[in-house]
Amino acid sequence: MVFKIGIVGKPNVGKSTFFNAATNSHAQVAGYPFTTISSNQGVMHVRSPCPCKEFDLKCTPRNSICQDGMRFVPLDVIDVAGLVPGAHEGKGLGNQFLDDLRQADILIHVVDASGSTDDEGKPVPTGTHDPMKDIKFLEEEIEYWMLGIIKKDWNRSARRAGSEGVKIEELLSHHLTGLGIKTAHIKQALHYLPLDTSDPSKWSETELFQLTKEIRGVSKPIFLALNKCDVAPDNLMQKLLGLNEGIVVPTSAESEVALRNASQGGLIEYKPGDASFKTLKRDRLSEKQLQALGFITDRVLKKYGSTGIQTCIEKIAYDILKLVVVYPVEDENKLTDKEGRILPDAYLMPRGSTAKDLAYRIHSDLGENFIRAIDARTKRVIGADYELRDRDIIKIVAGRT
Ligand SMILES: Nc1nc2c(ncn2[C@@H]2O[C@H](COP(=O)(O)OP(=O)(O)OP(=O)(O)O)[C@@H](O)[C@H]2O)c(=O)[nH]1
Ligand SMILES: [Mg+2]
Repeated sequence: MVFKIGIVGKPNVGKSTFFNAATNSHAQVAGYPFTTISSNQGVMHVRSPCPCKEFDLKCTPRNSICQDGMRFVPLDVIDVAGLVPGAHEGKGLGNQFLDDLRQADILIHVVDASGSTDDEGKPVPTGTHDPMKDIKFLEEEIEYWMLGIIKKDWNRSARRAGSEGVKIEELLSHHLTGLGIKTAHIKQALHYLPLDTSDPSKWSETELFQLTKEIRGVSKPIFLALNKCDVAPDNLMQKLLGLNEGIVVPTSAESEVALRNASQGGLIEYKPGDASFKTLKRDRLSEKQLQALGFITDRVLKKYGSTGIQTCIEKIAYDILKLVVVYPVEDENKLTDKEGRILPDAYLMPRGSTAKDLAYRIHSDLGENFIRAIDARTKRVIGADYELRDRDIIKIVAGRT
């Protein structure tokens, strides 16, 4: 299974800037609402120490990047249009963009922590809009959208669950499958609620909404990126950081874009996620550029430890989704693929995935004809049910495909 992260938020908060920073892309960015009207798809990377150092090899990555022994492993991301209160009823750019979220397994809510944009994303003086309002409305918009989908055929489903004894989680997951929601998600959500599952037709509107909220929470958890931290007033930032809302990270997407650009231009030495940078060509930097770099150092790097973009992505991958990095190889001795590339691919897999899951991830034929696998570190044969560990290097042995 391939994970996808969705970037959401009201207009003009920096979603596309975050997307550009995370993916090295050039999606359109501007200081007014609804700059993005159709979604941007891209790939961002999480860091993991590459086994090339351990084996004293020079690797030749194909699907990923290796810099000084640090592997940058790809993860899909989608940047959608801004959502405004009432989007589920068609306000702003409406429902069509909520539909882009179907494919997302987890959402990064980019919040304007500087309080300089109103409900619709129009610029207002810094600190005059309460970002807490945005956190609440966005969750609700997504939940009302889901509720709308559940309610479409609810009466019939509820009756069937009551009279025909079909499990409500089966009926609901059938209904919500297009949103990537599975029976297990619904079971988990029901586990937290005191609802009588033998006759769902008796559930009140409020109870159905409570269930929708729980389903949203388990199937599309929301992670907060407190963006524009470079210009956010301290009191607002403190309030937001104190939130008991799961994982919350201060970010400055604009600073990350500037640092990546300066690094690509050979002006500074900087790797995504670093706490500082080294100026390389001082004489080629204009007074304005020097000032901007000074601002980023003082207002972002020294204050928050990094621009937050890489932290955000990695916390999601490792702490929330609990992914592990796995390296499939064709030759378990040389650690190469058929073309002789050393440690060519690195895949992010959910913790608990097996050797057979890895085979399917590489190719469905390989999964169907799986015979056994070999752990390249120990050279031991492992079975289909072997649970993959982080940084495993695995050879899959399959029958004729
Ligand atoms: N100060 C500051 N400004 C930022 C930051 N990130 C983005 N911005 C600015 O915020 C404005 C909006 O950025 P976008 O990335 O276009 O915002 P968006 O959320 O994608 O907007 P829509 O597509 O219209 O929904 C631009 O002027 C950016 O330069 C940041 O970290 N700090
Ligand atoms: Mg945008």
